[in-house]
Formats: sequence, C-alpha cells, structure tokens
Amino acid sequence: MKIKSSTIDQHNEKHYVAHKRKFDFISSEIPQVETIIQKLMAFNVAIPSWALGTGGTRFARFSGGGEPGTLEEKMDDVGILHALNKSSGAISLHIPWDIPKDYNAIKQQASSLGIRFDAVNSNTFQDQPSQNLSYKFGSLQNVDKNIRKQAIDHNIEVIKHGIELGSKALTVWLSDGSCFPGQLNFRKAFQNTLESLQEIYAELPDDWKIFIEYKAYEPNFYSMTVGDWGQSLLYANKLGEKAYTLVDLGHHLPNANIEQIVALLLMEGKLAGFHFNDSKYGDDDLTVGSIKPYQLFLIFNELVDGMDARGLNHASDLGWMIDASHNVKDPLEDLLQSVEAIMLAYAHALMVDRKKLNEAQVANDVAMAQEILQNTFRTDIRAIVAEARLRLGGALDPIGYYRENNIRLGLIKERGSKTIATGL
Ligand SMILES: [Mn+2]
Repeated sequence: MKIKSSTIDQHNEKHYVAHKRKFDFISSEIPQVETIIQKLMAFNVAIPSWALGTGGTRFARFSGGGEPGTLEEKMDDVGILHALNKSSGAISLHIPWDIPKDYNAIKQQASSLGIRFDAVNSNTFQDQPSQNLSYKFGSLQNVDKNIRKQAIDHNIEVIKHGIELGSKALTVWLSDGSCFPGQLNFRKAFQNTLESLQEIYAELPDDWKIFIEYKAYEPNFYSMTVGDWGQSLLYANKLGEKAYTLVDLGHHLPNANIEQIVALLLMEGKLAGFHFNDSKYGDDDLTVGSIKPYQLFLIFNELVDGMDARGLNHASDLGWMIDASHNVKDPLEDLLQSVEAIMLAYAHALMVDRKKLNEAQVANDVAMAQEILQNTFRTDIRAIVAEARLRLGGALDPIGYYRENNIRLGLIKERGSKTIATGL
C-alpha cells in the first residue's frame, strides 16, 4: 500500500489554519526557529525491521491483523511511516529474520520509498533451524571454539548482506553471560568475546563501523559479558577506531544517569548512536517518550551540546534507531508516536539557550540552570515539528491521517488478518 501525496495534501488543507495559528505564535517566541526547522528536516530515525509486527512477551503474543509477512511488506510499512512523518527514511535490518532474496529488487523498492539501509543487526541470541551448534551457553564468549567460530562467521555473513544493501554499520548485541555464580570465568569470557570481535572487526570495510551494544541483564541474570557502557567501551577501545558503543535506553540498571553516559561517550568520540525506547521497570521496550520524556530531552540536550562541541553532523554522524516492541498498540501508530517523541526532544534540545546555560553553570547559579532547561521543556513546540514535516510533504497529523484513511484496514485486506511478522 502506498500513500498518495494528493490525500496528504487534502488532509493538510483541513488542518492548515489551526496549524498556522499555532506555528505563527511559537515562531514569534523563538528567534532561531528557521535553523531548528532546517535541522529537523534533515533528521531521520531508522525503523527496525523487527518492530513492524505486534511483539510478544515470554507469556504470549496477541498479533494484530495485516502484519508484514515478508521483507518487502516490512519495507512498505516503513514507506507508510516515512510518507506520513518524513522522518523515518531508514530501515535497520535483522539477519537472519530479514535476509533479502534479491538485493537489486529490494534496493529499488527502498529508493522508490525514499528509504535507505541503516545498521545491519546480527543474531546469536537464538538458535536457527539450519544451524549446527547451539548458543545456549553463549556465542562469541563460548568455551567451545567451534561455537565461537559459527557466531563469528554469522556476523561476517551479516556484513556481506549489509555491503550489498549499502549499509555502513554492524550492530552486535550479545545475550552472552551467565545465570549463576561460578558458571563462567569472567576474564576468559571477556577474552573470548574480544578475540571473536577482533575477527569480525577484521572483515569490516574501511568506511564501516561496528556498534557494540550493552545490556545490564536479561536473558542472563547473573552476569552479562557486555553488561554496561564501561565494558562496551573497553571492547570498542581495544578493537580500534571503527568500533563504538551503542546506547539502548532500556539496557541500564534502574535510575542510571543515561544523559551523563552519553555526554562522556560522545566526548571520547566513542558514541555509536542509539536504540530508542522507553521503560518503567526494565528493558520494557515501550514507546519512546511514553514514560520519561524529560529524560529523553536531557539526553538530547547532551547530544546537541556534545555533537556541536565536536563539529558533528547531527543527521548523519551518529546512528539513530528505534528498538521497541509493541504488545498492545498498532505497531505503526506506536512507531509514529516514537518518532514524534524523538523529534520533539531533538527540537527542544536545539532550542536551549546554551550561552545562558553556560553562564549559569560557571556562576554556580543552579536555580537558573534548571529554569533554562525546564522553561525549554515546558514550551509547546509541536507546531515546529509539524511545520518541518509539512515542508517535506508529510502529514500535519500523521496518526490522524492513518486513522481517517483506515490504513490498518487496508493492510488487513491486502495481507489478511492472521499474518505474523518475524521479529521479537
Ligand atoms: Mn537494542
């Protein structure tokens, strides 16, 4: 299913007067509004191929209808999102769930939808039917050299798929670790993992990056071999300049100061980018900004400050991806909400008066520093994000459009009501 630009125009005409009133007001309040709009227009967030279907928990999965059953249908779904919000122009593929059968055909489809291929993701946290050896006791860390070799070869195969598609990064998330004290020799597990990663690193093309994702716990509940940003940074530093630390917002212990972690990784030139989601208790994979929008803003505040300090291009120098699971909502509506939350946090961060904030910091004016951040966060800038979308031909109200035009019903008619997408 393709969204017609003429129906978006009709939708926008209906909403334009109300939008213009809000936009004119907020523009008059923000002198740098044009700069902010230009940056928003350049910014895109990659949609993960595994999040287009209804996710499950370890208890159950309640699939919705019209879910994409093939990679082509997943691409079409990202195309729908991108047509509506003009900020979802990339897809992050998961191998082996989404191996392209025909590279050229899939690349053609991507270009017709205006989307590119972001980081490719390997999977050594499950056993696949075709595989000889089991990852039950870990992959790159495994005590068995043959199992390590199988996992290394898989990662190299993922790089090869990525090269064909024009990806520039490999994301490695390991479920490796241990569930009980004594199960694992920590130093040997680290060393095995490092050596395995070195073999994968050696196969990276010159213009590629490898992203090392960390996670505090789950599926292993005693130790994780890449358990936190310190361990990830150790691997990244030992591997070399093409290796970076990937921050997944849900992969921290409760109350971690993620904005501080991000600031330091960025300062060290070792921040790969993000897997965005939100959480209340653990790795909940909830909609971005649904639980802690202020934290998301504080993270973006550090990102903008740190990227500008290093002269980075906001849109292209870091990897921006969503990693979420939608158990009770329509995945496409959920993803529209997530991208919107990211754009709002980014826009707010661009709005912060950094000169004044710096003055408050050097004067130890704590109350003023807080005022500056909170005044920004409490300003309703939704019309600015909508304006950026409008100028690119997107919908003023993406979810409104999605519902008015019964997109899900159309997908169910096209694909059936019993389809189940591969993924989490
Ligand atoms: Mn992740």
